[in-house]
Amino acid sequence: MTITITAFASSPDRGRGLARDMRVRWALEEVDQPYDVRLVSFGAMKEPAHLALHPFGQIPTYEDGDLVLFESGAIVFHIAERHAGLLPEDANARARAITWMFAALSTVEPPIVERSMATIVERDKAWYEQRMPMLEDRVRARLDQLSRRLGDADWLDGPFSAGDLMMVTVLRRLHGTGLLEAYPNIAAYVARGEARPAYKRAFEDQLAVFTASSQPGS
Ligand code: GTB
Repeated sequence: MTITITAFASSPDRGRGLARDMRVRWALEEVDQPYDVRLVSFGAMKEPAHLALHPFGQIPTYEDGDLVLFESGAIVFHIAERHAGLLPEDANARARAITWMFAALSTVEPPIVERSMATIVERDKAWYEQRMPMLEDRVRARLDQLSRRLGDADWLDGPFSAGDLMMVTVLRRLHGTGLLEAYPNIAAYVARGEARPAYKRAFEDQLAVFTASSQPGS
């Protein structure tokens, strides 16, 4: 039974690999698992067929036989548990890698998403210019802490793990904001993740979907 995931039929990120199917694709590529992608429109996400897979009407989802999962963190964790390569064998090292997955999703991602959402939905509001420095300070506070912990290591805790995969996908949303450049070790960390062959395959695949969707007549 081939794994099937869902992704945007036409991603608002314009092929930059920022939608959350990217982390699932990358994880599947790291562990060398083939998968199919079912593309869904914004409308179809809110229809009963998709809501049966994802109660919040979003992407990504993951189907493998009888198993249906949603939430990118849970999906990547499931993949990492089932296949070697994304979590260390040693129990304590494994627990630490899982901790970094949670840290990426619940401590680092929220201020990054809040800043990003403000640029999309509040740009024309009177308070936008006043609020942005506060939102960026919150992001910088996390980057300061992460930069100190990472130091000159390649990855967050020993070899590359699902914790790094999740953290790199979260940090990539800062490309183009100028915030990453102030932290050369974090910028290099993100670049190291993006240089992995599995990352590149995942990126090219999601870009191909966007390119096809933006052809005239598609
Ligand atoms: N917590 C869930 C998870 O991690 O899986 C969040 C899933 C989620 O936010 N899915 C988004 C979605 O389906 C797509 S990834 N949105 C449609 C909807 O809610 O109706 C979020 C995303 C969207 C666009 C960009 N972008 O344009 O740069 C980046 C990220």
